[in-house]
Amino acid sequence: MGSRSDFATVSGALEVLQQLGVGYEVRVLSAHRTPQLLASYAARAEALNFTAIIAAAGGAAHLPGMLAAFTRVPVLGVPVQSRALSGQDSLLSIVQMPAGIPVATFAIGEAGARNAALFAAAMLATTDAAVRERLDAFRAAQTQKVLDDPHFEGH
Ligand code: RP5
Repeated sequence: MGSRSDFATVSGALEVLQQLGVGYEVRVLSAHRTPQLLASYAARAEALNFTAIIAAAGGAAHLPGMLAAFTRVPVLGVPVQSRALSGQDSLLSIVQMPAGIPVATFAIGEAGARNAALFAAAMLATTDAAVRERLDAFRAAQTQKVLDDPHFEGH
């Protein structure tokens, strides 16, 4: 994440990763405030052969694009809901990457963070049967919750 202040958004992603038994590490890195650290972290992610980097940032959100520029590891960008523009600034600055260096961009805020984690798990699930099973179980539980709702039309 670009700042410790992004943690409330990022914590939803961590919950999902824990639930699915997906290993992760968490860092605060800023494209603006710690540019060298960002570059060395991208190199580390590449050397450790990470499956994905979930990069959450707000405002002029350069973090995902800069990470993607420094590594081939797929970057999943999460726009943090900013105070000034409610995250529209974050969304547009992450999603509008010029052709050549892609960033997969998710919804603004907690839904985006949770979905980025689910997306990373789905990437892992292509080669990891245990993650695949847990992801299937997560989806089945989510479906069952809707079906068990007494207000569900099927009842
Ligand atoms: C971005 O600036 C961060 O991702 C954060 O969303 C935003 C504000 O950061 P703070 O001023 O709260 O540290 O780099």
